[in-house]
Amino acid sequence: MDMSQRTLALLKPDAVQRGLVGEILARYEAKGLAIVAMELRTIDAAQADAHYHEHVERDFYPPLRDFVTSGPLVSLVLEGDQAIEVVRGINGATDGRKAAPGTIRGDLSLSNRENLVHGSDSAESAEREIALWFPHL
Ligand code: IDP
Ligand code: MG
Repeated sequence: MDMSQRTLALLKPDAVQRGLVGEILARYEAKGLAIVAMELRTIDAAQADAHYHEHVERDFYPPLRDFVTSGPLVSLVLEGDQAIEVVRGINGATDGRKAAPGTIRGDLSLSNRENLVHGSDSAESAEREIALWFPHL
């Protein structure tokens, strides 16, 4: 059985603005994940709403939308054995203040919102998000 899996990752606008794109990509690459697609773009509110459709009614969503549309971000598809869970592990817990040292958020973020990265949380999310961000794949 082929265990290779694809997941959608975002290096959010704080990662680009802080100059951490290389540092973060290096961690994914060093782990052995392959970059299948990658793009730098500034998204509009409609793309933010589509990506975060499960969160659009939450109290934290309006400032999250402002943040993710505030400047360029990097979207990418990563591939490897159990890539969905592996990327979530490398990213760390949502709140950068509580994320474990050794993770991207634990080492580099002090914020619950500006936490540098996104990773799909399930096979269903990965399929939906890859189709949303990279419809040609
Ligand atoms: P995840 O990115 O670890 O999967 P989610 O719960 O799916 O976390 O939330 C999506 C994004 O919304 C987070 O990465 C973070 O940027 C933001 N967020 C989540 N919870 C809060 C909060 O309580 N306050 C502010 N922003 C939040
Ligand atoms: Mg999530």
